[in-house]
Formats: sequence, structure tokens, C-alpha cells
Amino acid sequence: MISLDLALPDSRFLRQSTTIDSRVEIRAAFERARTATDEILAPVSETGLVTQVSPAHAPLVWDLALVAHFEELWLLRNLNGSAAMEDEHPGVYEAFRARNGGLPSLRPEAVRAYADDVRERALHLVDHVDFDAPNALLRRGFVFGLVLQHELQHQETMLQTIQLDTASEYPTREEEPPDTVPAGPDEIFVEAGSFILGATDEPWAYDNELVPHEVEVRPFFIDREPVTNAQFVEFIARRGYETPKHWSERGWEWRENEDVSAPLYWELGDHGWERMRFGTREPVPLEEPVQHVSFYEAEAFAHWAGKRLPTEAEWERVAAWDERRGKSRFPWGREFMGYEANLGRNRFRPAPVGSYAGGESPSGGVQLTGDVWEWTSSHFLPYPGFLSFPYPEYSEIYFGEEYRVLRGGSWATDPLLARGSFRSWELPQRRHLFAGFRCARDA
Ligand code: AVJ
Repeated sequence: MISLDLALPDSRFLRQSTTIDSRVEIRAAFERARTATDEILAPVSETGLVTQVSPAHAPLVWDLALVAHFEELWLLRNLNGSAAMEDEHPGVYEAFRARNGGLPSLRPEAVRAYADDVRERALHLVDHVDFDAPNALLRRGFVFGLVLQHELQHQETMLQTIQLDTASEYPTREEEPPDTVPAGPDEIFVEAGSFILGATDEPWAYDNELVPHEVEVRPFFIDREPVTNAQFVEFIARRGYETPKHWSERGWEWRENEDVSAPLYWELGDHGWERMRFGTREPVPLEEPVQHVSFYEAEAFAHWAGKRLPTEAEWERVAAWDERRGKSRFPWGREFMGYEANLGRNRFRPAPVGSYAGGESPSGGVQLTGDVWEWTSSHFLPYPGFLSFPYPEYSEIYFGEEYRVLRGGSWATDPLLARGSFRSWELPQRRHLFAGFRCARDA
């Protein structure tokens, strides 16, 4: 047998289009998504599916119920005008939103049957709907993209929930280490200038990515790579968690109340820091981007390092703007072939910093897409000209000073969601995300 010493792109991603506008492609994307959902849930026991591991996280069976409900609501009811289906979960979504005092229990078997039933009808619609009908939901297949992206986002939520259950072992996929980028400077310099913030040619962009608009950024430095576990261990050793001056007022209050002294899932073992990852204890790999830190911890680290967090505009400028070509979806260009970034559960953890030569941005940024979501200093606010579409509960109700924006996607994020204009958001104290950060500073 001949062994080829080549890092071949993961076949799951080959010819996987990241914009999809034909029936065949929509169908394929729906099928790929459901296969992934099933794959994620397959190793979980029936009891595991219905157990609530943490108060802020619904049992896994709820993710599936919500995915199916959302699909029924947008494709079958709102698009096709069908009546609500007769199932045993009327009001599932409403109960989830209200969530006062626990959630009603759902039977996995019944939820699976409901999800399958909805999917069958949805695929029928994909084959027969008139895409040219005068309906804003159908423009460039938008509503199918909406439903698909919802399921893909819940896949990451499910993995967060599975990771939260540290007492249960969950099988992970381990790949050979990816290729590496030649060494470079710690920081990259970005000149003053204007660029286009927001989605420009993304048929399935969410309302919060619109309207694309020109913004001016001052010159700044940004870390070439995400902050590593090694650097974070140093922050801990230098008493970063005990030094109030590095923390914002609210951050310090949170640190005190919660008595936080290391990233979530970390414990000090006999031979140094260890972490729980999908139910297995292992030494903290020093060269990996740190994950499971809150916005407050990221902010404190940056202050300790004499830096700050980047704004989301700075992040997008580095990750999705090319002085010569203009807007680009990914740091390396428009398509993801499987070898440019750590996305889509290719590995079940971040890759060591300095990985993925093919993923470098024109300005020299590394691992901007994938590995870990990156906290930014920006509040989740609407762009100028924002119009809620197609419903205010996706973005609009979260706008304000409460939430911070995260960018770039993680190892668990589907490539379809990892476009450079995609905005995620979370409360500053939350640590269950596969999130880390990189620092920036004024030039
Ligand atoms: C974009 C990740 C913040 O999970 O709250 C899923 C996505 N919205 N179902 C969230 C979402 C409704 C959303 N985030």
C-alpha cells in the first residue's frame, strides 16, 4: 500500500457550496444538515437526551424539537399556508421561550417522528415551490436558508450542551494535526481606512448583517493568532484573576460572585492544568487557542497584556476585507474546501495556533475563521438602516448593551455559518461557548 504524505481536504466538504440557490443544492444541504444532527445525537443515550445538565440549557431533545418546530413554522405554515400539524407538542416553542420553572418533558421517539414528518413535507416543498413567486421569503431561497442555518446553529448548541455534561464520555473525532503557517510577527498592523462592514453578496445573510455600509477604522494592531492556553496560564500565574485593575467593574463583580479563577472546565492537577473535554480529562494543550472564557475574562486578559479586545468592525476588516478585491466571505476568499480552517467538527477542539496556511487573511491574520469564536468589544447593535426580517425574535430583541458580539465561528460551526459578516452574540458572563479571543491595540 502506498501512503501519501498529503493533507487531503476532508471529503465531507468537497464541492460543498457555501451559497446555495437551486433545488438540488437546497435538498442536498438539508440532507447533509440532518445527517450531521443525527450524528451528533447518536452517541447520546435516551436518558441523556431528556436530562437537563444546567439550568440555562434545555435538554438535547428540545434542540431537535425546536429545529422541527422552526421548520414547520417557516416552511409549512408561513410559506405554504399549512395548518399547524397535529402533534403532541403544541406550544413547544412558546414554552421554550417562557421557560419559567423547567420545561415540559418530551419523548425522544415522538420528537424524532415529528421532525421526520416535517422534513419530508419540507423536502416536498423544496421540489415544488415556485421560487419566482412574489414573496420576500423566497428571494434567492432565503427561507430555506433560514431554516437550514437554524438547524446548523442548533448543532453547535447541542455540542455545548454535551460538553457541559462533564460526567458523560462522548466520542470525538481526532484528525492528524493540520498544516502550519510559516512563523510571523505577533501582531499585524492595519492602516487607517474605510471598508464595507456587513454582508454584501450573501443571499442568506441574517437581518443583523445588513445593511452593508462604509465604516472608517483608525489604524490598529491586532494579534496575528488567537490567545493561547499557554498565554492564559501565564495570566493566571501572574495573578490576573486576583488583580482588580485588569477587570471592568462588572467583570470584577462577576469574578467575585462566581469565584472564577480559570477557564470553565479547567482544574489544577498534580502536573499542571487539566481540562475536561467531552467527558475526558486531559492536560491543557498549551499551543491551542484558549476556549471557554467569558467576555469579562477576555477583557481582563487584554488589559493585563496592555491591549484591548478588537471591535467587530476591526475584526471584520481583517477577516473579510481585501484592499484589492474588496469584500471576501472568508479570510482566504469565497469558498471553503475543507483545509483552510477548523470548522464543521472536523476536529473536536481548536487546532494549535499557527495552523492552516491556506486560511491566512490578506493582512496576515491566522485562524480568524474556525477554532474558537472570538469575543469582540462591540455591543450587539443594529447596523444603520436595519430592518427586522423576517421576525424580530432572531436579532432585534437582543439589540442593546447587554450582549457582546462574537465573530469567526468555532471548530463546531458549520462552514455555511462561518462567513466573515456573520454576527453571534452572548451575555458577557457566559462561558459555555467554544469561544476565545485575540487582542488588539491602537496604533
Ligand atoms: C446567534 C447563537 C446567538 O442561539 O441564541 C438559535 C441563534 N436563534 N435559535 C442563539 C439562534 C434561535 C442564536 N445565536
